[in-house]
Amino acid sequence: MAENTSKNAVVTGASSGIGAATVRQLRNDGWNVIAVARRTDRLEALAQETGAIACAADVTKDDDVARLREFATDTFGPAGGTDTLINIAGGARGVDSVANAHEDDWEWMYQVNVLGTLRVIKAFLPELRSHGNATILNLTSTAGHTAYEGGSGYNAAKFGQHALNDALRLEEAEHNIRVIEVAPGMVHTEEFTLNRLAGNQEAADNVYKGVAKPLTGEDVAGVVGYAVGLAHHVNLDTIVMRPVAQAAAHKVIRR
Ligand code: 8X3
Repeated sequence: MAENTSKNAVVTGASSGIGAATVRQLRNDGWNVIAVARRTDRLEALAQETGAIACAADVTKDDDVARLREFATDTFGPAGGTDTLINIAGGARGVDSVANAHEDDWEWMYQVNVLGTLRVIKAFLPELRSHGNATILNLTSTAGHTAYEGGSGYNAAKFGQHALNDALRLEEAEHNIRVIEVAPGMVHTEEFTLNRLAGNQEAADNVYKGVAKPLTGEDVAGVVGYAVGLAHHVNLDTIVMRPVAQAAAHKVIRR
């Protein structure tokens, strides 16, 4: 089987954090990248900096995803132009217990983490199948593998995305599509916890307080770049990565 030589990737969630770091990593590794996010100003700045091609789109909107798919076809060519799809878009809202859960937060998390990922995958699958050596990488979380107090809504969404990932791998192996899950634990990015805690910077800072070295967006991007850069027959199914100081969701060393 021929190796993946075209190196044409679509990366969602590219406006900040792990997504932006992934775009930088892939560009450094010689990939052509379409960077996807809602916020055009951030996307344009990233495109200027890295040479990635910006496409503003919201993965929770059917029309946006259809437009993204057409944009990728125009950019990378039809039927197999895109060979690698990297779904980073996602996020968390709230740390409420089940007893106090807000259904609108749960719905938002299900939309952005599960249905957003599903929508983009469905749109690109025909093209990825045509390619013959394609890769789909989905960013989940350790929250998709172990539940924790205050995590239920995010846990439910990430467990759902993890299940999607596993079913997809079974279904698409016959089309020679490699399906990779990267599941990070504590990653200190500019926005993830701030968004989760409704913009409360002090509360967000406390999450990382005293933790020697939380993962960075660049740490995760390095692993993503490694996984998609391997010979195509090597499928790193599920990569769980945490900082040493976070031995488990419930065991964080703070000094
Ligand atoms: C983020 C990891 O520990 O906040 O995906 O759930 S955690």
